[in-house]
Amino acid sequence: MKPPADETRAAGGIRSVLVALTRARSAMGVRRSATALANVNQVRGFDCPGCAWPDPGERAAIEFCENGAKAVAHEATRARIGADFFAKHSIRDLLARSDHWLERQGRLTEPMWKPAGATHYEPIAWDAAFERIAARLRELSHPDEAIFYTSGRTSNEAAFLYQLFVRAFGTNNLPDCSNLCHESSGTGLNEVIGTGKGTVSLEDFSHADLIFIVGQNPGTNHPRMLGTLMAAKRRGCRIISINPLKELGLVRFAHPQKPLSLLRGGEAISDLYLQVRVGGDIALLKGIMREVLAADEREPGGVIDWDFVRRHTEGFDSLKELLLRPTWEEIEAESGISRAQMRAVADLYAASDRVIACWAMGLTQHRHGVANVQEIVNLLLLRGNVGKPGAGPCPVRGHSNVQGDRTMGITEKPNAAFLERLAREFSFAPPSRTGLDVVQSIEALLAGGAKFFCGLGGNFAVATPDRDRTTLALRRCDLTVQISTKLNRSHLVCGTEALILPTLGRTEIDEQASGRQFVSVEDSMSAVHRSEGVLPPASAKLRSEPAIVAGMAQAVLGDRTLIPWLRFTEDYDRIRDRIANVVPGFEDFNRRVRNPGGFVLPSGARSRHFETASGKACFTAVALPGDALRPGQFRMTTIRSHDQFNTTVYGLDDRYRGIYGDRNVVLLRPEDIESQGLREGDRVDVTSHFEGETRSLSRVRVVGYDLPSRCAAMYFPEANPLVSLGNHADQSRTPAYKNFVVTFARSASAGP
Ligand SMILES: Nc1nc2c(c(=O)[nH]1)N[C@H]1C(S)=C(S)[C@@H](COP(=O)(O)OP(=O)(O)OC[C@H]3O[C@@H](n4cnc5c(=O)[nH]c(N)nc54)[C@H](O)[C@@H]3O)O[C@H]1N2
Ligand SMILES: Nc1nc2c(c(=O)[nH]1)N[C@H]1C(S)=C(S)[C@@H](COP(=O)(O)OP(=O)(O)OC[C@H]3O[C@@H](n4cnc5c(=O)[nH]c(N)nc54)[C@H](O)[C@@H]3O)O[C@H]1N2
Ligand SMILES: [Mo]
Repeated sequence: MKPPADETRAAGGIRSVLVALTRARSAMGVRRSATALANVNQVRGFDCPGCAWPDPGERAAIEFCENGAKAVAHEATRARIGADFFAKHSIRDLLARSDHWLERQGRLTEPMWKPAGATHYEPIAWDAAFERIAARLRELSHPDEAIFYTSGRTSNEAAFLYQLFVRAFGTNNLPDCSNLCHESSGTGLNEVIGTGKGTVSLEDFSHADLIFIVGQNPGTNHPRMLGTLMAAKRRGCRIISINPLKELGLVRFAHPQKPLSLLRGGEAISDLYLQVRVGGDIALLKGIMREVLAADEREPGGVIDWDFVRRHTEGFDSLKELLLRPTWEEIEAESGISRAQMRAVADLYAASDRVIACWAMGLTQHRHGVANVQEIVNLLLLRGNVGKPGAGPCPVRGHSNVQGDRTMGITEKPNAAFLERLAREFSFAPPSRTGLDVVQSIEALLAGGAKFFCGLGGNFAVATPDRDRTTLALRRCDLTVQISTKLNRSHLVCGTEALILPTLGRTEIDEQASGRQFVSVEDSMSAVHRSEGVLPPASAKLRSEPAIVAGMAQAVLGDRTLIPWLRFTEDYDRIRDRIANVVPGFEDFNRRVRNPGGFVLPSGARSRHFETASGKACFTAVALPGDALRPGQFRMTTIRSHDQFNTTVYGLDDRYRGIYGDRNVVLLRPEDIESQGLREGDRVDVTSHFEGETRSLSRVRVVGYDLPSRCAAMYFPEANPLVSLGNHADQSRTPAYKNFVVTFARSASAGP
């Protein structure tokens, strides 16, 4: 299909408004879309189920973006699937459908059960479903044989109950989507500044002189961030983008609500755009820092904030030593950026008093993901850009409550202080053994060390690396349980027995014994606020996530603990009172969450109180990762299109990149296509190489794209079968989805 002429000129714009409204109307109808969209991100409405970008203090009448509207429309769709649907379609039939087709069938409406040996799911009553779970969990020889995954849309209230249930049951096996996402940020930041979270607030963006955007595509994945960037830009702030792909949203932006900017075809966003090689960020950041050091030597004391470095940091000397080790040729070759460009960045950096660095998956999903994050912090620390207004590290989170879930204790590595408070509040002894993260969970399932899987949201079978091995892992379970809003492949790649437990979504009214309930979420900048659905539930048989978790807990644990599970479901204030007693920063939770806009959690690093072993922020010194590609090999990264939310594919077009009607594509630089003896439109077999193992996908279409040499990109999740389970970040074990080695061969058979 040929793209309309204006599609790839600027991100945002009138077309994004039209797309949003059209999608919303066709999925929800006129009345439901009007109610739903008028309530997104409003003080008394619901939190957008899209990304975790914060809401401004002053809300506009419209506080959503094109992709937020799509997320709302897909949850609030009028399409439904229940017992009839599952009677008509066998699991094998459904497995043959595309992910896109599965998602389009509509909202799940009643609990479904697949007995051992059955070919179809059949309906089951809620209590009988909970009894099934209790029976299987009781049969395990140890609680560590069970795995409890969480995706990041879960509310604080549901997450808190879930981790409480899992720990009262006796395990810390609480892997979550953070393991696949910002784990490298959490691990990296914790080590060097004593908190796993960013230190900036939305207000800081109004004071920054320079903002780095590294490995992030906000035009697609955090569209409301573009408004913030544009406002900063208009008052003179500079913006530097570091990304192998020239993402449209980082190049030009047209504000959908500002007619003038639309007429002009958008405004430029980035002052400098560095097309770094895939995996070349450490080399690039080292080059920039080396130029910063050189500038300070030319003008002694004029560039580095020595007062800050001496008082608040440690490790400067070893940083410097490693910075000076590689040659400039090595730095340029590995980063793909010239020394002159690095110097231009260093000059801008040295001339800016307040600097924010934002990043997302382009930095975290690498073998050296933790080191990537720590190099960013090194750069910030050199000029004291942590713990002052308008400055700081800003990992931009993905799922709308992924940060809150961690705050509530969803982690396989709880700290001792948290467990102590939990023990005191609920009078039980939580397990202290470290649990399994996502990669370790898959390994344990494969090895037979775990036999039960429960997913609170998400699509584990598709989002994880190594499709074949993950499929095998889930099929080895005695029972898989999925708590979901919509059908996905994880319901079909299931254990001997399987349950689908359908739940209310964000947009829906949650009525319990004491009346209408609201839940709470934490955004990417540590602001906690309420979220209350406005639409009638998709089915009378749905239960809320807190009610499902409490129902499971009651069936599994009964009177083994003193925890009043069912009373929590009657009134979520009772859950929040307990959160207030357990989680620091949530004192007086029930009152403060009712303040318009909620409240912000405290952070030591914001005021330069670094909770590290030494009380200081730490420079870290790592060597260049090195980039030994053999002839014919390429570095592959995986990206999200403009028409998907993670594994939920809304449509086949990627408007901002000008790619239409097909997601089974590999993006390559035209010169590289030619040097491989290929032509645009050819079909190739893509093979990944890791520690002697290979994995392949066949018949992928070649698309010419502006990329650095010997770099390639494919879409997530289509490319996931290529990522090996063992290829993950050192320390954080985040899969290396953004950096693995591949080769190409023209596909043998003829075809479309
Ligand atoms: N509409 C929509 N919104 C979303 C999501 C969605 O799927 N759809 N997902 C949500 C979630 S869970 C998350 S985590 C976020 C993800 O948000 P992002 O991190 O922005 O998403 P990605 O598309 O995975 O990749 C980010 C960018 O990294 C770049 N990149 C790839 N490799 C490298 C590298 O080696 N170095 C550098 N510097 N850059 C690199 C890619 O070109 C891409 O622009 O978005 C959230 N918001
Ligand atoms: N190759 C590659 N792989 C990646 C990535 C990448 O960049 N490249 N990114 C990784 C990242 S950053 C992430 S976060 C993971 C995402 O991994 P997940 O969080 O596991 O996956 P999602 O696709 O977000 O989950 C979608 C499903 O969640 C369910 N759902 C939606 N809303 C709700 C709700 O309100 N409640 C409940 N209970 N269920 C709900 C629906 O059934 C839907 O099918 O994928 C990772 N995988
Ligand atoms: Mo994510």
